[in-house]
Amino acid sequence: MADSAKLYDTIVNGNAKDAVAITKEALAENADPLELVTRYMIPAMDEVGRRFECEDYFVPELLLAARAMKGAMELIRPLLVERGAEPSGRVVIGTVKGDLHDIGKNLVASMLEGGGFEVVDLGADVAPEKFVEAVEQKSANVVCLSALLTVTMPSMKTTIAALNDAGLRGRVKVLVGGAPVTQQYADEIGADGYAENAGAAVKLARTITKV
Ligand code: B1M
Repeated sequence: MADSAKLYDTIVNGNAKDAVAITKEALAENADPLELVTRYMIPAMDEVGRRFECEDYFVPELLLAARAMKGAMELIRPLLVERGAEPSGRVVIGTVKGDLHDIGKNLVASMLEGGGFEVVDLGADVAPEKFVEAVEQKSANVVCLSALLTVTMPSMKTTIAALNDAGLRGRVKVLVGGAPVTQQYADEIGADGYAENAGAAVKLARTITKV
């Protein structure tokens, strides 16, 4: 039987091979994919962040942990997406300019797809003009901006300004999220909403597209 709790250790230790093997085994035994993410994988990345902060870990360890997380997520993502129903809107999502963190953004994208949204994922380090171009070309009604660094949070404001300048602000709702982002910051920069996690992002996107 798969020991799902070990998934936490494999990610903290940056052991991608075992992270993938345990995830495979757990899924084969019908483990809930979302529970694997919320109970073991996200807390593991939080622990990695904590160790980085107190200088037990350095960038190489972060990279190894991220690789283990990604390996496991590749197996989980299609299962989250499968939960989807009727398309409820079109979302353009990306991590803002200067920011390479994409694990949380990928999770939000998968959950949105699972929540019935059509998702255009622009990746990480996305310039404001790329968001503008995608919103125009794909006629999106929601944009989700992710930032994990305090120094890249201002790129959210710049992206909102670019959507404004392009005359798109009236037809697209902007939602923001990421560990350092808060509701207060969202209000300050004129976003339409803030979501603390992937589940909240889906709920918010649903509410906001119904208005
Ligand atoms: Co970096 N990093 N990192 N990192 N990294 C953090 C963010 C940090 C908090 C670590 C720490 O010091 N404790 C710190 C930021 C400090 C700050 O600015 N306040 C930090 C730093 C400093 C750095 C570098 C500067 C390190 C260096 O080079 N000296 C550098 C910057 C590179 C850059 O981006 N330009 C860097 C690099 C990296 C790696 C590349 C090595 C790697 C990322 C790999 C990748 O993503 N492909 C990495 C990692 C892995 C982390 C930590 C450990 C984990 C991030 C993560 O994946 N979490 C992180 C510490 C931490 O967060 N505990 C850290 C799991 C993920 C599921 O959670 O992304 O928060 P999260 O997403 C959540 C919510 O925030 C929310 O939903 C998600 C799911 O619930 N959410 C949204 C996210 N986006 C949303 C969008 C929405 C809604 C909700 O739209 C509506």
